[in-house]
Amino acid sequence: MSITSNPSRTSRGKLSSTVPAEQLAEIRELFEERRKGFSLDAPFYTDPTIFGMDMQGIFQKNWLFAASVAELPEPGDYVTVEYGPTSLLIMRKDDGGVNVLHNVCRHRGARVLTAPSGSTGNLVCGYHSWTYSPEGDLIHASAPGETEFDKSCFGLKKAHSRVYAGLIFVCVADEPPTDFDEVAKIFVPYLEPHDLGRTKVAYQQNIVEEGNWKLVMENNRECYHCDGHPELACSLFPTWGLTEGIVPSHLEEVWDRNKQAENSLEERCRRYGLPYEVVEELDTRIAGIRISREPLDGEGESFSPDGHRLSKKLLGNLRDFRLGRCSMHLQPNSWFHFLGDHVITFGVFPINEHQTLVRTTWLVADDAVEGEDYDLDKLTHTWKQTNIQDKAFVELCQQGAGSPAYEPGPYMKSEYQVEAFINWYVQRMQEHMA
Ligand code: 3BY
Ligand code: FES
Repeated sequence: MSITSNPSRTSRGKLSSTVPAEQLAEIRELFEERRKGFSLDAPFYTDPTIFGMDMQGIFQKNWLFAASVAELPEPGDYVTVEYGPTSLLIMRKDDGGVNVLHNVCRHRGARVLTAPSGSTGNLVCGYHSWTYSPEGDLIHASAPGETEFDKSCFGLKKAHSRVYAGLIFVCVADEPPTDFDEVAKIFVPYLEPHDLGRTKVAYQQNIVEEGNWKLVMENNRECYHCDGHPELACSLFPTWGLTEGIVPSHLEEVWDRNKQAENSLEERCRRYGLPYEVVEELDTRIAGIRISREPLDGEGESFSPDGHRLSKKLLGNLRDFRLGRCSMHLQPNSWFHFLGDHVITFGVFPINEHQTLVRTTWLVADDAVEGEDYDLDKLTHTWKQTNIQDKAFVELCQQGAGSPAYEPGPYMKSEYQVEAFINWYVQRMQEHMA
């Protein structure tokens, strides 16, 4: 028997993920009967079948944030990214480009690389040493007495990638959504001046939250709970939930101070040619987006208790530390804060229906020296604390969703971005099931 690959077999993986008709009908009904403006029914957060469908309908169809170029500075550098059943290798190529390969050996399916990140020439599977080039071509698969076979049929499978403003996005769909390039046109002018190509990783934190990935995203999309983030609250003006004209008298001072800071940030952005306007298309786009520049309290430079810079080196060709935070939310799995002195990226990678990996990466100018230009503990303090607090909030909600007393509760006005995320999710899933 000759050894060739049979493309029709590649779809057999669907067998295990086919949902029985009766259960699918029940899940469809759950989507259709969803009460708008309310949190989702419990099974959306607890049911393994819905989790599997989320992976197919959201994570295997859309563009996802995976890493930044600073995580793989040299040719041969790679990071592995895992979500649901998918494991991807994101490799820096010799020509400086990025290659994304499925981390599944074409011999008997072993994970090829097992470290979360590293540097390699060829990729050697640890099981029987099948060896792939950095491009994913199978170049060595010999065994004593084995007849030669056409290795070109057994390269590692490729996924799509795009690099915009130094952020690497991946999509494993055969045909990725096309509107992502349009969305990139929105955010690139905001992010490019921070020049991620000239940054380095100061620190990366991986935390597993005992909660469904949607609870992690929902929690990020509102500041209604921000009193629970005392360290972050030092940097943000505590105006969350307030509406112009109905500000309680004890908050008038902070409201006015925020307005002044907004005006002077806008003026500085105009002077430096940096975009400032809020763009919010969270549920109208296939790759929903919100991007804005907002002032920070105190000196307005960084996420420190007094707002003073946390790294002495400005990013890119920026000329001012007082640029507040340029914050971006992208559906379905990321958010970012771009400051004058550092950048923080957040990637959300679902593990199963009740566990989610949140990967936070702090980037500073590539010539910034730890201990001289920045103190790592100070640089990471605010968001390490915020992440711990967010993890606790998410876990409390997961516990609640598993309780017989749980029923969907109403979103407040200040939670409109949570609602937009849920609307985006529901639309995508209904399209997937149609
Ligand atoms: O990262 C964010 O933008 C938000 C702000 C408040 C909650 N979450 C941490
Ligand atoms: Fe990879 Fe055998 S499974 S070489």
